[in-house]
Amino acid sequence: MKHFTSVKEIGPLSKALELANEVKTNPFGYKDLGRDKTLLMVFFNSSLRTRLSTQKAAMNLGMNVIVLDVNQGAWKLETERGVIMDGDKSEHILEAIPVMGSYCDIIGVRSFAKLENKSDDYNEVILNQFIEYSGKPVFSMEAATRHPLQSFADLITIEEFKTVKRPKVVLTWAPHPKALPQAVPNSFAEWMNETDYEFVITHPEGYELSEQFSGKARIEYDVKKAYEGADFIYAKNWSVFKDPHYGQIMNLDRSWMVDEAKMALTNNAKFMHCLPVRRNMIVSDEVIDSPASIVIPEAANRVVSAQTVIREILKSL
Ligand code: AN0
Ligand code: CP
Repeated sequence: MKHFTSVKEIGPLSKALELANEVKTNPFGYKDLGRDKTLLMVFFNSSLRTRLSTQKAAMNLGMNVIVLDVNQGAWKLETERGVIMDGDKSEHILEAIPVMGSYCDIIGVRSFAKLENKSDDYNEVILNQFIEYSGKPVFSMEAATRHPLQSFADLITIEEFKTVKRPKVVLTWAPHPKALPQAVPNSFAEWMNETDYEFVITHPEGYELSEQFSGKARIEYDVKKAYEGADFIYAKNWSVFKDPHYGQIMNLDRSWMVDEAKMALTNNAKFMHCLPVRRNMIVSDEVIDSPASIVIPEAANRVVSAQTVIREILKSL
């Protein structure tokens, strides 16, 4: 594997899960693979889990790690083509990217959707320029439309906690005060559609994801029906995808919060969320503090997904 931006590059999920299992059972077994190799992690947006788990994963593989927070201490980067650079941006991404590439062997990039221009976001203009101009393997640490390291960790977690062969997995929209990208739900749906699980998406009308991602999932607008018999409730907020309201919040309906009453409709479902999560907006204290919540082991599996991906990229260098 050279680049990792979506479920497509990882190959069959059964094989990916085998590789993840190898990494989980023997995390220090491949320390020589990354010796004298450098990972550069570039963040255009904030992060707790991705930053720490990806660095830990690279260190487990014996790599050196450099982290750049573009918005803290670096020159402000221009990303538009053909502009007269007479504003506050001192450097163009067209120079910055190959320079960054010259200092490392692998690059991880976090670059969220700006939610201003759907075509820029859905064409992944930042991530694709790293792929085109860095000369190095690039992996996504959440780009505009997907968060594949998160979805891979989610899959590993579901496999660990499922009690039936073919669980019912429900992705539910939940309210949030700020507009958030569709990357996490898009990506989760893309990965779930590659499994043989029963996969249902529930959200208020108007919050339909791009069909490129929702694919063959069943869309259920009746939240109670969606929860019935579920084995996993995966909550996430996202902003509107559909035009003309792309990137906007249309609804703060608190009845969509994950609470005990709705969880009681499930088959003893586990509660999942990628974190960070706003308590008593997305999920009630009672649910996230209950034994049903597996958000901490889910976050812990971010090391496993990152290490599995970086290991595959290192093998191909
Ligand atoms: C981000 C998002 O919704 O994409 C990152 C999630 C991993 N969340 C926030 O900005 C709160
Ligand atoms: N889940 C996740 O990616 O968290 P961070 O934004 O803290 O990295």
